[in-house]
Amino acid sequence: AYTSAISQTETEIDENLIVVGVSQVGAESDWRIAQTNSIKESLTAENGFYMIFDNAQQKQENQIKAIRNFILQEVDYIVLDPIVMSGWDNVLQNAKEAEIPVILVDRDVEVDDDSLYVTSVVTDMVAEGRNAGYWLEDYLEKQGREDEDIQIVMLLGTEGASAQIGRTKGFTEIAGQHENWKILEQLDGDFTQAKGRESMETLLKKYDDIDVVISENDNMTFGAIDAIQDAGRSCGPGGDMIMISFDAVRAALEAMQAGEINADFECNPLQGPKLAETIKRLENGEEVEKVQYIEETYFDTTMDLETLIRGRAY
Ligand code: GZL
Ligand code: ZN
Repeated sequence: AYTSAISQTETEIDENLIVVGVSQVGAESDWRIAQTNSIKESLTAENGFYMIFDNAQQKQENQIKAIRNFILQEVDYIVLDPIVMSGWDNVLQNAKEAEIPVILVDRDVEVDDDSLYVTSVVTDMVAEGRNAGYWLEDYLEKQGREDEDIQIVMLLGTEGASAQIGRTKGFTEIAGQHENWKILEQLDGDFTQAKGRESMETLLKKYDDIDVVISENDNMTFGAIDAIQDAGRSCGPGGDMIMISFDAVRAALEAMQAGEINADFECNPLQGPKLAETIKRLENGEEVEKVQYIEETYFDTTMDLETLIRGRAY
């Protein structure tokens, strides 16, 4: 029986369900909502699971509290989407001592002892950043602007998140190969629309010649587009600034169709099925790879967006 820490009600559950405590970052973006839905649709009773879900509202201390609660409740598995990479050693050590396997999903941790988690179902964030750099190289070439001075600003995701660190690392690596590309400034937008708008307003006030905006998720991009248009400027194909975004949620593909975004790099949020399959494999005593990559792709205005949007699951 499970005593819910919140309602203190005893929940009698079928003993042969696999009990999984899920510590989720928050509900900060469309991408996050899609990932949460995918996890909830996969870890269901009919699939053999009893899921306890915690939304940490983008606070690491809430995730640590949730993990301690899962340990007290003696769950069978802990699934963690870690908001930032550092600060997990102690609580994951507690889980290890309690012999509860920890599975990372989406984002990554930096721990001294990587036996503190069994496997990670993640995307290659550095590759996403590099791909954005390669796309920009290609686009500028097509525009005959490969030798022009290109001034770039970046809206960064949550400081210290593997998604922020990876995308920034990947893009700046490519940017560093072009002495005519200049990154004017990188501001934190915390993956949210409000912060993204605020940071873009600051950048627009500071710089009158911004050629490229690299925004590390679509919700910050939506905020940035508002700020750009409020300042009487434009972004996207034919606009003053090239807008490159990440996540490629439906609303962003619609903005792309409206001519406000040039390219969008996605890491697939539909990670629930892979998570459920991984837990079942572990339950059957199978060896599971330490890192399991979820596929990623990108979209730009050369594609048939009408069809892509219609077929979009999120
Ligand atoms: C990326 C994921 C990021 C998304 C944002 O895998 O961690 O977190 O890009 C979300 O939308 O906030
Ligand atoms: Zn310029």
